[in-house]
Amino acid sequence: ISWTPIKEFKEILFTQFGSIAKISINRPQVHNAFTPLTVQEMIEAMRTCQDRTDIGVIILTGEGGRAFCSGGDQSVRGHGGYVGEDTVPRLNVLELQKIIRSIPKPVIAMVAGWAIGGGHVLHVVCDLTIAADNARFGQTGPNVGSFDGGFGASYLARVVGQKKAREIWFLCDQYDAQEALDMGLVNKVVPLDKLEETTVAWCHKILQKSPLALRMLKSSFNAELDGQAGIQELAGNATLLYYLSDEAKEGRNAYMEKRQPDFSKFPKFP
Ligand code: 1HA
Repeated sequence: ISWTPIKEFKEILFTQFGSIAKISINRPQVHNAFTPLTVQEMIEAMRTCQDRTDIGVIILTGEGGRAFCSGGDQSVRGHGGYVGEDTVPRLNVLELQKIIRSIPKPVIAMVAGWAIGGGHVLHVVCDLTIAADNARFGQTGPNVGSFDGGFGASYLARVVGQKKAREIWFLCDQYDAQEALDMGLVNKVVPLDKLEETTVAWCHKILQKSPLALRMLKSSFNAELDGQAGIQELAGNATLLYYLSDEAKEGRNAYMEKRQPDFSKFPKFP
């Protein structure tokens, strides 16, 4: 598989293969721990994936084969948060989580090695997770003085159930790929040397499906859990579909032509 660069960044690699985009954290020396810059770059790459009509599915991963992501880089954690080059404590990883959930294209976490702490939450919020047999999962917050009570708690509980989610956070144990599969935390486990090939095969299956159907499904899955914000997302997609119809266009045309709209020809569906 030959990945073509989309844009050069400092702490991530951003590439594509056909309609598949790959966003890969490139800090293997610290198990792909993220800094404010890493997160800012991932957000920019996600936004590009959202805007590009040729991209249909996004892989989120980490370089090196030994880690997906080990969470926030503890060496830049200062007073009040993770400090960026601008000296402002602002990590923005919660914003990244929201984008992964709301971007109207499937996001697949491709996990080799560690998915730990805030790195674990990143895979949890992805639509699907494919794990290599060397993958290890867990939260560390209560060990290192942190916690993610947002999606990291509530969505994790939706995925693995309340008892298991509380165990994961209260004990900070690590779970291997098979245990993760057994608790429904990942979709599939494959040998490390088959990880990318399998993930790309899943992407190709997804790319054969109706993009609008996938978009509606993703926002529908979110809507049940995300309250008014989830309904807003689903409703935004309903508006998109409505705008594509002649009925909605009649309203706009009538306004632009300074006449009364004639909706009489449109069926009142049962
Ligand atoms: O909780 C949040 C948030 C909550 C709310 C809102 C936003 C949040 C954002 C982030 C987070 C968090 O991510 S908190 C959790 C932060 N992460 C961790 O606690 C994991 C720390 N790392 C480890 O426990 C271990 O490295 C490991 C279990 C993943 C792997 O252990 P291993 O194989 O023994 O490797 P190790 O030698 O520890 O790591 C290799 C190198 O990577 C080490 O550096 P070296 O001694 O070679 O110089 C290690 O220090 C570095 N490293 C690993 N993870 C991190 C790290 N350096 C900085 N930050 C890390 N997270």
